Amino acid sequence: MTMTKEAIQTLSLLAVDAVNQANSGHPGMPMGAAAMGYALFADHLRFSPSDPKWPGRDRFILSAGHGSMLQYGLLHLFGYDLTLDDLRNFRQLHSKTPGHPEYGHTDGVETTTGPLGQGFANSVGFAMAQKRAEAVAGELFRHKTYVICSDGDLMEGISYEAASIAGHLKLSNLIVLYDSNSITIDGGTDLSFSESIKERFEAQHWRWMRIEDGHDPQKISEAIEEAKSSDRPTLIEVRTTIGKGSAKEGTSATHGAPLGAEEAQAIKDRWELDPKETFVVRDELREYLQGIIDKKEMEAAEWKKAFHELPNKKEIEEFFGAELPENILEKLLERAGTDKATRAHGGEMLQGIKEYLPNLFGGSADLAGSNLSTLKGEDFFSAETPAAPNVHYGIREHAMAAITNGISLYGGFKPFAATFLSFADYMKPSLRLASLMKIPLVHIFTHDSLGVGEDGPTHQPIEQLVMLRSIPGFTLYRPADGKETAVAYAQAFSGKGPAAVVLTRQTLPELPIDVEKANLGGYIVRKEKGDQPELILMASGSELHLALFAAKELEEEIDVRVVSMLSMDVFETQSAEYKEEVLPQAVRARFAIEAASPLSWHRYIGLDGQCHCMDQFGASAPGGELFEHFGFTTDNIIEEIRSYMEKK
Ligand SMILES: Cc1ncc(C[n+]2csc(CCOP(=O)(O)OP(=O)(O)O)c2C)c(N)n1
Ligand SMILES: [Mg+2]
Repeated sequence: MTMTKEAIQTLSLLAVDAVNQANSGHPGMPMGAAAMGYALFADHLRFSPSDPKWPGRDRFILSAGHGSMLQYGLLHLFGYDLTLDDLRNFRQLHSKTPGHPEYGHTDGVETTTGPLGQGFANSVGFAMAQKRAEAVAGELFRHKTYVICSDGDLMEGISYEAASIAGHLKLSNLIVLYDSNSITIDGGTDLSFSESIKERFEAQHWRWMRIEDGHDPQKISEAIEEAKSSDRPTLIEVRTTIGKGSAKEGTSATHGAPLGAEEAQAIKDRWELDPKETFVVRDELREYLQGIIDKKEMEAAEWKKAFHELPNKKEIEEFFGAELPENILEKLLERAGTDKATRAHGGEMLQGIKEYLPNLFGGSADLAGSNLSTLKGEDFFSAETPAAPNVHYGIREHAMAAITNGISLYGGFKPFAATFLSFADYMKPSLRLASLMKIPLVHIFTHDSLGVGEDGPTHQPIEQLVMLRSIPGFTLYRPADGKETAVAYAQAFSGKGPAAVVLTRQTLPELPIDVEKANLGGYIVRKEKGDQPELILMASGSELHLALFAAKELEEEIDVRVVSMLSMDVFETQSAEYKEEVLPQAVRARFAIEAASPLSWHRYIGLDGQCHCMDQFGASAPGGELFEHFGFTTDNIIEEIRSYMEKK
């Protein structure tokens, strides 16, 4: 038996054994795709197991994340820090081998996958980042992004969006191996998936290739070689049999359940393998693979030497390592201006950020003029202008969010994306993954409330703030004026995780903001006169001025403290003492104003508090009229506060 064949069988059996051991997992995909995984890793993928983050590496994304044991098997065989014991611990608490590949848990895992379609779309971000890196830093950064995806990945809508922009941008460095096995969980793809993949991808300006025997590593390797010199992204449809080698091969029964010890043994018998233990990697195979690994390590070492000798090495490192300076807030405040829409302040802040971050990379989903998210004086990223930082994402919010994740994961860039807040719903799965991965990126969501006006309730966000605030690790800012917008941008673009800045369409007045306090997320904007307030009035963004006006008018009747919640997420990270200082437990009279769902506020107003929020959809009318109609006026707020205080 050849070493190649042995390696492929070993990969298959490691998956069978690990899934049996865990009594949970997906053996079918790794068995069917073992040959393509091996051909890719052995013959093409450039990587350095001793330095998994080597910047010159090719990126590999297993979009069909349920086939995680294929990736773990490959990483183990190819010398990454992943032992046989790690494989034995598949799917166990704190193991390096979680159920689906998780970024940050396992060396060599470039992105978290599992929700189908996401990895495929991330890969477009990786490929865009590579193209720009090469344009900026030269041919040492000419590398590839490889993907293995499944039927499910290509059924998901996000793959249409992502493939469409990848083809448009001529991302020739993107090579996708499609594990085409005509099987999903519920049965054959004839149940629900019958379009021509060839015609679909060709129509999206991809190159399409097909391999009839997807278990022939030689054929796969040749196709990959050919794809490398394509002038477009390439999809190689690799026809495979799910669960290849099992008695149940070719059926969905192999997709997501252990095959069992008996069947594992039967496979080994069929393949005439000896010994008959589990988790076997023969020494001869290890030695053979070590030869391949050594060559890869040598290539990486040569790359590093060449990089070290580059005359512009320092500039390249500065470009990719650019961070905001300590005094960024001071700098941004110079741009804070007076009465403007916060989206206009945001546009200004972005230009201010750009002065320090040449590695910004982002754009809008066809709303650049409304989001004010274009980096002025800069070009738009395209096949002809690959060094440019602005991106025209087209109307593809979901792919935009997943691509933004990919750009962040590639490293060295500061990605951002922009659209209307109501369309954040289209992006949720990718926002959630960004948070799970704890990757830095910024979303700019404008048109954040009823203030949208005439476009009506479809475009007026209600529940989106709650949704974004509920994602663990995601930081949301809703600034009330220019100064708060400066704070939000300074923090969001220097943050270590994903953040969003939510901005108004409509003009807001300048407020008496103390930026030092605003940095704490939630803070006292207007202090009571006495030792203790009679009422705490809370608001964020466009409702903060209402709170301040109301407090002023009520001055003689009620001693009011006004608290701004620029960011509940940032406020929550403050000490218990500070939180008590801002929201003393003894003060139970609390009132919150926000032109959005009240759900976010209950933890702050408590059982005795009251909100003036939106627990219904808006309507189509001029924004100012809507604020009046839905009671977001100083007069109405004062009335409600009076009756609230009387009832208490
Ligand atoms: C967004 C999303 N929906 C549903 C699932 C659950 N799921 C996991 S694999 C799969 C489909 C399996 O078919 P395919 O993608 O062809 O993989 P194969 O069985 O061929 O390995 C589904 C529905 C998921 N992981 N992600
Ligand atoms: Mg399938």
